[in-house]
Amino acid sequence: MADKKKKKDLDRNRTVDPAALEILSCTEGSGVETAYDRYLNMQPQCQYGNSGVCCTICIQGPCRITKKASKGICGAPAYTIVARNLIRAVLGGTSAHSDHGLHTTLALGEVADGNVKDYGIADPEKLKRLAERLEIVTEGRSDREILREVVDLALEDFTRVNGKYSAWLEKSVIPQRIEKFIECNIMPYSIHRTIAESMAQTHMGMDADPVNLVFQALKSALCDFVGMHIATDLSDVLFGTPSPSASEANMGVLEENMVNIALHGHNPILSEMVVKAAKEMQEEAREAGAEGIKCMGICCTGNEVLMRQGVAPLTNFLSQELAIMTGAVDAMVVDIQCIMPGIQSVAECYHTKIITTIPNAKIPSSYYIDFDETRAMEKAREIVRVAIETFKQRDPSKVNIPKVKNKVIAGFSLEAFEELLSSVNPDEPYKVITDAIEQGELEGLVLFAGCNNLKVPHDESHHTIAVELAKNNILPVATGCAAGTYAKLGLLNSDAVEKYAGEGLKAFINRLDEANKEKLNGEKLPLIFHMGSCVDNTRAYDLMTALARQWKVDTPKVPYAASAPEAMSEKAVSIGSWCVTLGMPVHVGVIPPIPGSPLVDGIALQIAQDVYGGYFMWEEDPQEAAQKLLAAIRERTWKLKVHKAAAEQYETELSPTW
Ligand code: NFS
Ligand code: SF4
Repeated sequence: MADKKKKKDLDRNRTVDPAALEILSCTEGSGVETAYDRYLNMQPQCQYGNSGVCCTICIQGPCRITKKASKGICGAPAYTIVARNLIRAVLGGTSAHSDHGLHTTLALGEVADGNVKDYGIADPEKLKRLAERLEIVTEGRSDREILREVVDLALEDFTRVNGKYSAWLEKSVIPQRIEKFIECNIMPYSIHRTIAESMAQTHMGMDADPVNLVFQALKSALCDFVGMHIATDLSDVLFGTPSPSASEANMGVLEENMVNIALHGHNPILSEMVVKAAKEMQEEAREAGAEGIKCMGICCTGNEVLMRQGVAPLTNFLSQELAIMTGAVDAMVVDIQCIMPGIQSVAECYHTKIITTIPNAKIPSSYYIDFDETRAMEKAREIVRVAIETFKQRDPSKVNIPKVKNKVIAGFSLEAFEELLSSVNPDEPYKVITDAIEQGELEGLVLFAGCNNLKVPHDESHHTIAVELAKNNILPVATGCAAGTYAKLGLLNSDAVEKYAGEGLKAFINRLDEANKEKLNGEKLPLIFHMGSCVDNTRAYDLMTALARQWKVDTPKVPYAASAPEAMSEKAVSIGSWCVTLGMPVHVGVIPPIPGSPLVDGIALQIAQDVYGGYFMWEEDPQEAAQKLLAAIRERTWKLKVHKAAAEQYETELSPTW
């Protein structure tokens, strides 16, 4: 065991992505350093930090809990230290997502007021549906009037200090959940108030009670849900609600004779414009000797433009530096989040320009273009022009594009999903899923989400768990870099259905295929349904809500779990926490810094279930993880059936417990 662990840690080629593997092997010894090398240099990593018992909240610290020192200098025991660190991680995620959401909200405010020329309301139908959900009057009002009120309500959800609870939360989840949150005193007024109150609560010498701290972490995580949901809803209004379309993924999408622009980050406000500018500027690229311009995506901004524009995903988080090492990326345009600072030094070994664009996400030595919504197209053209100029400096001797790419069908917003289901059952679309579960055709659903993390081999856990669950008739949906893995490795197409789906899942997908022949324009549905970027985890949760409504139960009764097999970022911590609070079993494949306090660990793994219905499962081994997820789903399906049968037999209400 020790040997196996040691060997795993020493292997630089920690990936199952054949394109990433090829680049790593070709560049071994070249002196270009990537995360794969730095991970090895970092070993062994500090076990105090790893288990969560290191406190740096005040500068008497760092204090760490050891056999000799059972408390920090101030007297804080392990449970206080771990719980405080946990909240602060959640707050990092909540702040990142909600700042993204706020950016989108402010841009839409400018649209409502007619102050920007390059953006508009791309999806007025979504705007109406959204307004209706928020109980905003739409009758007899112009789109811009409706939008103004939606934006104002969103702004209140960011800044309100008391009085009313968060509207987005209240109107997006089922009432039983809201009652639960009020009862547990974790229902937030607004994002900014909650962030400030949580930072105050975790200051040195404030809250020492682990349960109180963990509940505040969950309240903060609910604000993460609000910020993400606002980002998703308003991006749909601004750029359109995604629907299925075909594309390709992995390094093989790079074109040897074209200007290649990699769009990396999270916020579609920039990437949508660059895609548009690139389409218009093909001629300019031809004048520079290229055959044209091709845009491709990395991380979640890549998911955003894949979902709406069919832009090909180039790679996911961990292999972002490797994309540059193909020698064929002319510009990597980045906005916010998950951008490794390491890309700049890699780019300096090639001709690639790293273009940073956002005031709070700069990288020293990168090329900075100050993106500004009021001059969006002008700025996007400037970015594309830099890429065209850089293309001229490309060194053909350094170009090495792995010939790996796979077909992808993506774009499954909840609306798109509902439409597919409606072709089978127009009156009660979600009954198509609930019936399939009740009849045993499907076992349930799993959302695959989250990042890559070098503590486990790149993409391996994502792939292994998804394939195992698909074999066992779990309907898989995916977002973020998990979806990036599936795109690259060929699981987002119909060949994968043939190859991996269990009989029940195959029958279910075939039935949807049959009923939607015309809508799918000759395409067939994939094995895994790509629901979007990380902020679009809210779409995946809304699917859980829709199933709960169909069954008329609270969400913890729905056989639907989440898995973040390679979780890495603070955003993953906050998403996992709201998934639990909103009633999901959540598997995490990299153990977060919590087990240092058995008490806090116990809350995450067990007590959370008693209170909220959701709970965490830590499991690094992907085969074991698949079995645990399957067991969690089966337990729910079994209980639901028993409760339904009892309710029918005794003509009572369905038991509200889980
Ligand atoms: Ni999610 Fe997307 Fe990827 Fe993880 Fe980063 S890109 S927001 S945080 S690494 S999935
Ligand atoms: Fe140490 Fe307490 Fe300061 Fe943390 S808050 S660093 S435990 S003295």
